[in-house]
Amino acid sequence: MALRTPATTSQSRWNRSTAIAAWLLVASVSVAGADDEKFNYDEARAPAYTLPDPLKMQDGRPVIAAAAWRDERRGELLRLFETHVYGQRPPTSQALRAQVLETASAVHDKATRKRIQLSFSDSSETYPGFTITLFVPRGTKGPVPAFIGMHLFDSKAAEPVPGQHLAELESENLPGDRLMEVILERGYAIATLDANEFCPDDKQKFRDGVLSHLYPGRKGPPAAEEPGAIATWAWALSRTLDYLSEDSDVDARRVAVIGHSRMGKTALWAGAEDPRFALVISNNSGCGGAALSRRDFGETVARITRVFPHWFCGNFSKYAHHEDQLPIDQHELVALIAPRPVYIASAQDDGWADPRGAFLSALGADPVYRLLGEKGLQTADFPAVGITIGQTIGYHIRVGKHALTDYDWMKYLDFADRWLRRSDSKTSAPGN
Ligand code: GTR
Repeated sequence: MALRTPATTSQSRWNRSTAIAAWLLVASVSVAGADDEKFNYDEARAPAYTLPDPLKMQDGRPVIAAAAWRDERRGELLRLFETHVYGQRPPTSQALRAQVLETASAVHDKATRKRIQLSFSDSSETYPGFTITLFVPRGTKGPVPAFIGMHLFDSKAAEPVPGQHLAELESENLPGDRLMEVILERGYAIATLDANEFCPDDKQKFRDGVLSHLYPGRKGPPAAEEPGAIATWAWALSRTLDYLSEDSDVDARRVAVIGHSRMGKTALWAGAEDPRFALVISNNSGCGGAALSRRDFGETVARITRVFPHWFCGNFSKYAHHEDQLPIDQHELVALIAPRPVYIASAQDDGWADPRGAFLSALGADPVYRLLGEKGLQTADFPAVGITIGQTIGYHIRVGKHALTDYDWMKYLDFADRWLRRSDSKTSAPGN
């Protein structure tokens, strides 16, 4: 399924409700899919499983000191995720050129909107990358913290409307420009990108953008360890951070990467790979995101790799129906973000994304946070709907459906206030 461009909010809403209706038909009961897959929504039928221990090296050695995590285990886990789930990080050796295409007043004069074109050069060619749309709150002194993500708001509109995934907002939510105002009033800049501009969300066309320059001549779905779309989108988020490091309006040490659904998977992988992201937010990211692969509830590795073969590296599909053979599970993706703050959120009617599986992932990462001296999740109990838990690992499950709502945003703003208002950010240079 390709990402739709956010033509108008009402159009997107219509598309969304049609999609929800179709999805509910398929997903509300345990039914046979196209290739006889069955999806489980019954907690009592989710079989037992054993998670790999994030604090045990592949060779069996226990990780008992923070230094061993930093120096050995973190790198080992990153390589395992590259090899088995997302693919290797695309090269970062290109020279990056940023050209400010436009600077304008926007969002009822609450923001300065900049459109920045990034292009890349390597030894043989120069090629276009993508456009960043950056909204900076007006009247603030000095560089501000920022949220960056894919399709957060319509990157082309003067008065921004929610993008692809935010178009799923319920009627009680604010219109996009009002939500944007609230975020700006709280002192945050927002940078948003359009994934389709550089790596189309389409299994036939995903190579048409930057990948045709990064891996010239390659065809077909991603090879065994080759990056898929999620790794490419995450790479672009890191390149955006490269740009923000040079933009004096933004404090690049206080940048949160945020995403919903497939872009929530992307935000987690971007945050895991790039330790410069000071905070990571995963909204309803589901299978291949925060939800545990071994837990049989909602979407499965078999289904996601069949329908979206371009998202992951080729190896991931080998674990369809054999999730127990994965050398890692998604709690270790969350652990890769430690000791930096991470917030994971679910929605009650979003069984497809397995809310409890996302919570258990946060819980599974907790020992790593505690080893690194952080308070982590602070409980082992799945919270009631509408309750926010955690200190360095935040989690909530709210009422309602699969969407990034105002409710979610208000929780994220509070969490960001807790962590990004401080001067002692936990970020570090890439490679650490
Ligand atoms: C669904 C997919 C999910 C989620 C979602 C989205 O079709 O099965 O994993 O990523 O799309 O991104 O909207």
